[in-house]
Amino acid sequence: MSATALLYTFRRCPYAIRARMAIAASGIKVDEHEVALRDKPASMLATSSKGTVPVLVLSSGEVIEESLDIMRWALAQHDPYDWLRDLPQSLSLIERNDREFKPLLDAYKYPERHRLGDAQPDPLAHRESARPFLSDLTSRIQAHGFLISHQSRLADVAIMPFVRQFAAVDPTWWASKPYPALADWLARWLADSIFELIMTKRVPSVDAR
Ligand SMILES: N[C@@H](CCC(=O)N[C@@H](CS)C(=O)NCC(=O)O)C(=O)O
Repeated sequence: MSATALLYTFRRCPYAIRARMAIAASGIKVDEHEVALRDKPASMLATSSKGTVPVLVLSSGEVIEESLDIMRWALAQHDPYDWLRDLPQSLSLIERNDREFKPLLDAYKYPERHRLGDAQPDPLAHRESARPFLSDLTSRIQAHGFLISHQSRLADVAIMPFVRQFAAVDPTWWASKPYPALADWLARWLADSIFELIMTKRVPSVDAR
């Protein structure tokens, strides 16, 4: 086994994006294995049978299979932006994102998979059902610039990739700024050098081990 940890990742996956953001911020070097989700490498499934990315395999052989755990592992070693400060508040908002907002995002993005009975797909109804969560994020940013505090915290980094996906479903609507402070916050993240670094295009690699 190599001395460097190995991250199985998928470029556009919001969970993988949050993990790569934290790893990049911590300065820890990992080897990245870009995965094709339709053709997951046998080595990844052998290490983590649940079959989702990201998965981090440490040089000790320990496997970390949840994006949030990967973030906390990396930042526990080096946290130059103080993202772990106010952790309980961050975790509670991330929990809402993952449990409440993510299913609404999926329904909005793939309305044909989320029809009720014979009803026509209704993306706008799904978009509307995300309003309470997005309005809450917006009020928080209006109050202090970020979601938890006046500086970025774990919640900002962990939730940003999901808001990014939501915004990308209908860019024209998002550009009309239905949630102005949230749109500005997202734009700041998209211009962030760490985000640019971790979104560099990679070709899916062949099974490395
Ligand atoms: N709870 C997991 C969720 C990860 C997840 O669902 N990743 C998606 C990609 S965004 C995945 O790998 N899905 C499996 C598939 O599409 O086959 C985490 O936080 O790491």
